[in-house]
Amino acid sequence: MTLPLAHPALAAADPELARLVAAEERLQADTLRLIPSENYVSRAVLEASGTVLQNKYSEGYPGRRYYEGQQNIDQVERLAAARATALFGVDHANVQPYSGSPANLAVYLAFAEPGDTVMGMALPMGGHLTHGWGVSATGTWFRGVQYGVRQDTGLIDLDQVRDLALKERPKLIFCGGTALPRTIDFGAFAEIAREAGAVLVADIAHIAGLVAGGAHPSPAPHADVVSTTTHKTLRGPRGAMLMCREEHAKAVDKAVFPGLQGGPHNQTTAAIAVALHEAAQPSFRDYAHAVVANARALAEQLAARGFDLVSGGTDNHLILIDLSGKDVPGKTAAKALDRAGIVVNYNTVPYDPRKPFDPSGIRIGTPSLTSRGLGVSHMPAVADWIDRGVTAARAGDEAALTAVRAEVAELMAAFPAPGL
Ligand code: DSN
Repeated sequence: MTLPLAHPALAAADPELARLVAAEERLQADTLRLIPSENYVSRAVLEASGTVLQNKYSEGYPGRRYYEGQQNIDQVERLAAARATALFGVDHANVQPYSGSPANLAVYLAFAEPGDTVMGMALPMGGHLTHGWGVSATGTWFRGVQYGVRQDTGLIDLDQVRDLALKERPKLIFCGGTALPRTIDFGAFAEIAREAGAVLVADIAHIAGLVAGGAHPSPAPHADVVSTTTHKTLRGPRGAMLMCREEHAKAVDKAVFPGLQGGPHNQTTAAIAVALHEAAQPSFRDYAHAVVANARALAEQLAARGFDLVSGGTDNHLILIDLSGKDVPGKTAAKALDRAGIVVNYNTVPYDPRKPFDPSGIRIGTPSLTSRGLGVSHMPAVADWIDRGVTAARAGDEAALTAVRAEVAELMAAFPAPGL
């Protein structure tokens, strides 16, 4: 394989590793990437995350560091934080969390004591590990109580959330998750948190780009703390942010550093700043709305082909498909689709009778394909490929998967991937 000119020093110093990077670039270019938490960052974000900012230690915060030589780093971090507060309409932003899980752990550190009760959505219902689920530190160091969705509608039952919150009186209530295809009613959650005397944490990791682009309501007026990763719909580097009202700023900052982390990853902070700048442009609003339009169109096309969609469809970037009726386990389907050049992840569906490592569903989303420029008119083809892939998975028809792979690669070649 020809080594990419983009990484000449890497190719010279470590050809083995360079080959792997080149292969990954090829894979990301040729395939239809439907994992809803993934995206393509711009070349500018990619460049910012590979700079000499990597070489600097900066424990502390701008103007209050434990290391000298922060003339530029302080400005980088201030810029990123200012862009975050402006974009999301919040008082304060901490841009240092290494990723979403440490960001959420910092929230526990700021507002709860080990053993306290915390509340979040159950992982198999679409929540996140760090919302108090048992196998996570957040569910073993804290007493996690969990809400879910209704079996008949696939929607969050806010009456159940309220009853549980008033009964259990948690210190923290998390809303948001990883497999929620519907709009989150932040106002309703805030009312419940107020009644229960809890701190409301809106985890918008999945939908941050939609919020920034005005394609999903903002949690800013409602939540005490907003937690987000920066690499999903927001289209930034792998990192995270905690945003909050001024009254919580000190507690949040103290929890991130020195509570939980050491030196921030300055190259990531810089790339977050770039991504936030990009997300503040009018074209990003178009992107966010296009992500949702594509997801809705794809959901309609899949439903028309007999796919069972959790909650009946989607309001955002994500579609959760229950394959029980198609007689194919989620993992079998996901692996077959991967061989067909369509990258998804297998996922539990609410009330799944199967185990998490071999569940009934697959989870798909439109952030990446929208970044490549695919639009609503392409969604019938995408739905067809998924349909053919799932049918081939059931039949064990490798030739059909190979045929889909060729068609996928042909279309993707016409839509160059940003950043590659
Ligand atoms: N792993 C992320 C996702 O795929 O949704 C959540 O942390």
